[in-house]
Amino acid sequence: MTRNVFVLTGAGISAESGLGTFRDTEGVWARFDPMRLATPEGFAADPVLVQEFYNQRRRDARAAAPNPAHAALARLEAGLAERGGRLFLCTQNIDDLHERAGSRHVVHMHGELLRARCTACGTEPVWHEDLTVETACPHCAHGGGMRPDVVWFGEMPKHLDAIDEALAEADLFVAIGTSGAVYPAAGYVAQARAFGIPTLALTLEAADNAGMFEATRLGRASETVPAFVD
Ligand code: BV8
Repeated sequence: MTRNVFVLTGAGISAESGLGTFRDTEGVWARFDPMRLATPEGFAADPVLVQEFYNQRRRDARAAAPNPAHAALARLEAGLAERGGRLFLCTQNIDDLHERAGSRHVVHMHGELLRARCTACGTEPVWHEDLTVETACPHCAHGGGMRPDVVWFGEMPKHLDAIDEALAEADLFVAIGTSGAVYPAAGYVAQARAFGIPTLALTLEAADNAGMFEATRLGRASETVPAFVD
């Protein structure tokens, strides 16, 4: 009986809500190279460009709506809890579509677009508006030190201890809409295999680490995730 499910989501689960994946070459990605801009060095080199990169994504995320895949995971969380089990929902995504679909416990290992972080005092307020290089911290009033509260390449992801503990306790590991290109998230399937946990990938095309999954179901998340959950 599957009681503790570990789900890792990536950009593919939000693709059908209209938010581009990192592999897309249209839209916001055509003008911005995340490998160059989603880094502390990119921010230091051109803070105006990086703030605009995230301002555009924040506006897109706020205009987007959760899709049936997000809703299905919210149902899974409630269903497992009713049976005394648990869904550990770990997302690489920085949008809030899981929360808006009703998921109550979402672990954003790469941070949240709808939070900012003060580089002076560390406070991480909810933030829905544009950020500029002059934005002052609402807590310490330091001017110009507010950045998106996201984890850039080269920065330490969040909640790693909680993630490792949840992986060790899981009965099933499911990766949804992720290319398996970014670590340490891409290594979680190998950890699950090492713990003897069954592994399943739900994705549109085979991921970079596809060979690590015992089962793969190809398709759009808004079809494959409800089919898996219901
Ligand atoms: C770190 C936030 C030190 C910002 C992001 C080994 C171990 C540890 C680190 C590394 C390592 N090797 C290399 C590294 C360094 C680096 C890394 O992984 N580099 C890569 C490029 C090789 N990692 C880091 O820097 C990380 N920090 O390492 O700290 C450390 C050391 C040891 C242990 C711990 C820590 C920090 C990485 C976080 C970077 N920030 N996001 C922002 O969003 O702007 S990463 C960002 O890119 C996303 O968050 C996401 O994680 C990644 C993109 O991946 P996906 O989500 O998978 O999206 P993608 O477009 O690639 O794929 C979409 C998938 O969906 C596809 O499979 C497609 O088929 C599918 N799909 C499309 N449409 C649909 C669909 N599926 C279903 N339905 C659809 N409709």
